[in-house]
Amino acid sequence: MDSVAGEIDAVVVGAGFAGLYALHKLRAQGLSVKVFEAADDVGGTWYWNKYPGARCDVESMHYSYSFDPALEQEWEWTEKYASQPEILAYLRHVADRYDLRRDVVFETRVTRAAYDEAAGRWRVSTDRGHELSARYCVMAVGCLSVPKFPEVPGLDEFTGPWYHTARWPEGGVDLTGQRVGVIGTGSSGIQAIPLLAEQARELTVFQRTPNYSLAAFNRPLDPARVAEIKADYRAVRDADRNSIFGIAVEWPTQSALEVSDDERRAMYEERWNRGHLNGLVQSYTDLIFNEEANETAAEFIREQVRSKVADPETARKLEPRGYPFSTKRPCLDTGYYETFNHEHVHLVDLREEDLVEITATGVRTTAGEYEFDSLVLATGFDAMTGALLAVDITGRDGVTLRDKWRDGPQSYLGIAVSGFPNLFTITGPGSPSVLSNMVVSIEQHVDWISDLVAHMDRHGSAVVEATETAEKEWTAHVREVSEMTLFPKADSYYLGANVPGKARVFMPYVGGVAPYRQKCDSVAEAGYTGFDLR
Ligand code: NA7
Repeated sequence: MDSVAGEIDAVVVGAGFAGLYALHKLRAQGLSVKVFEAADDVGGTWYWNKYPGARCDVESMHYSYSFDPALEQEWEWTEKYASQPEILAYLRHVADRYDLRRDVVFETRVTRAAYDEAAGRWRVSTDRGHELSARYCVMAVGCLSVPKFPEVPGLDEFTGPWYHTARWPEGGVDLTGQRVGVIGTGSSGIQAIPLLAEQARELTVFQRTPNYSLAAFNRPLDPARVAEIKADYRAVRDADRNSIFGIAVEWPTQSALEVSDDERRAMYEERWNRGHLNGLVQSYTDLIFNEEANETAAEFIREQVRSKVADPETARKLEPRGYPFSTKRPCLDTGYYETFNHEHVHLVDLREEDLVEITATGVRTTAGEYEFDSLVLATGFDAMTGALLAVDITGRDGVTLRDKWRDGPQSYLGIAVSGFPNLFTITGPGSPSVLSNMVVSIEQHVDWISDLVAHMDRHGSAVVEATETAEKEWTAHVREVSEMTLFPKADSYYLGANVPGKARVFMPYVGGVAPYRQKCDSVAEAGYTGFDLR
């Protein structure tokens, strides 16, 4: 076992974007820090999601750390949207550049964290027998890191190999000449399917909910554009921080319903051609508030689907319907819809036949059995709370986080939980999190936490805890803001609706990255209102 000191200042759980920056920042502040990471390398999301086509759908020049001007000037992204290997290489570079690895314990899972009130410290245990005592516990476990499997029985019976997109084997998989079944058409499925189709002899896609997918228009980065951004990177970063989703787009000024059809179409075409996730949804002020307005954008996207898919029946099945645009996470794709024009690619619409079970040789639906050599599960994650609750966390008075969150997460600012002193959740439920550019949100949380720690040191406080009142008010505010939008109308992972039995609570803060940051700043400026410092 690695030698890890028994008493340290902070344990950080996870070595992805959040954990690496937390380590760097807190260590620079003079804290002794240990990071525990289940994988054998850094990277988090970008370590695990190695499936073909895995790519970030926030532009690379914006999906990167801003904390060191030298790093952002020197690192060269090659594409508009960075691929998984490139982002992983970046995070490895960051780990080496700031000498982070010496404080990361790999291949080790934190299993338990219990608050010892008398000592004012967290007792942290791992699956490799480490027992540590830390003043702070920083959960940097990621929002989409616990894979979710299809709820139907039989996966163990399947005699061929199967792969979850989030656990894709290192070195890849050769599916050449095989009959392959894919379950799931979220971002992972939509990115993987065009590439799986290049290998498979027959590819069958099981779609439960058709997604709104926009064309990515990915391309090599134009050096002139890169130079332009780098010349003014501070302004670019500031604009991202002061935006709604953490990626700056012009603020809309008009309702979709107050312009002519021609004007609206021209707007949607222009936004479509940018190949941005939030460009289209931010075309008008009311797309996420008003169903009629939203429907104009939804119908525009359906038209794009129809124009790409030759067979009208397949196009009909692929057209996203039944929930407003953007209320489930939309996707960016490269050739997804066109893939269904290949004769060897088939679509099974699970709204017309139900998935019954996985069998020894394939997948059975209410319409019959489909035989496969391999299965790909692109079935997503137990989002936002899954990885936090996978650790047995016990706060004051023996209360566990699992019990406290049984009816849904409660949190102050998505950072702190009442009853769990000195525990921080980076991009936790109640913060913009998965509704934002994650790197922008991660940096904001880590900076804010590190300022709080510095404040505590200056004022001789050993313990910080969110008050119950502040937590209640914030949790209610998160819900109320979501109810002002169309978001609760879709069965999304934002609502926990993709995991049977999970409390149906809208988890991310939909009020926007900029207002959220202002709120956090004003809390800090007022001496950390809503927190007990003792
Ligand atoms: P997602 O977006 O949660 O997508 C999972 C997909 O799997 C989605 O189409 C689900 O359908 C489908 N699914 C899940 N369970 C089943 C069962 N039992 N039967 C049929 N289909 C099922 O996860 P991704 O990995 O694609 O993307 C996650 C994030 O990564 C994404 O949002 C980006 O931030 C990047 P459903 O829609 O629930 O009907």
